[in-house]
Amino acid sequence: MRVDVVTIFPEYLEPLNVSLVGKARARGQLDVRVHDLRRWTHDRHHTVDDTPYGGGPGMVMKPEPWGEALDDIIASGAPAAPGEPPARYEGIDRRVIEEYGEHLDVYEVSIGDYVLAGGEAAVLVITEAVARLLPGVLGNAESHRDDSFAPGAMADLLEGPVYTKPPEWRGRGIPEVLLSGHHGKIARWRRDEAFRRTARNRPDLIERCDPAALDKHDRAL
Ligand code: 6GU
Repeated sequence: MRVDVVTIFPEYLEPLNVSLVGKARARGQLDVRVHDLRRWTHDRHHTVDDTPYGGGPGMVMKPEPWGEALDDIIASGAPAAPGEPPARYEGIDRRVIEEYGEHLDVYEVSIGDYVLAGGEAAVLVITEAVARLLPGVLGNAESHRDDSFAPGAMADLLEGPVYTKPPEWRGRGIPEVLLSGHHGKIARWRRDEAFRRTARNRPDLIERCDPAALDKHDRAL
């Protein structure tokens, strides 16, 4: 998978060299290319923004550097589905999205209902969330199975609590069922815990889930 990031803060993307994403890059499973937008400016001050037409606060990113950057990156063989996480400032001149939307699949992406100072942190989030799904990036293919939001028996539920050694810590034990060796009971317990945690922390997920996905046990909880 290839990811091209255009930014005026290339150093903000340094965390993509670390941990799971960094290892996937080192193994060649993930090709991340971070580009400094100012490379495609031609004035002495490397200007990337200007005041908005119609007035108002903030700055808008100028179309010309973005156009030159995207032309070069697309010509270099980037996948033809660039996303546009809302940029720093008030955004990018709308004509850039229109122009590339005519020939490519352009998606405007939001990672949640809050405003970040710029798109860089969103790029970190999106890249990590996607990269960990690439085959072989997580050591154990089974690791995804019980993830929050994963399809299957736990569809639309958050993951429940987890425990490891030691069996007692500061006077706190672990749920007896996890030591029972009874896989059916353990699966049932995990699903019930996932359901409880979801109902407590994300009741909206329970509201919007398919009633057929709930079982008799859930309804009793
Ligand atoms: Cl993709 N960018 C910015 N700047 N803020 C956000 C966002 C993206 N998603 C949620 N808030």
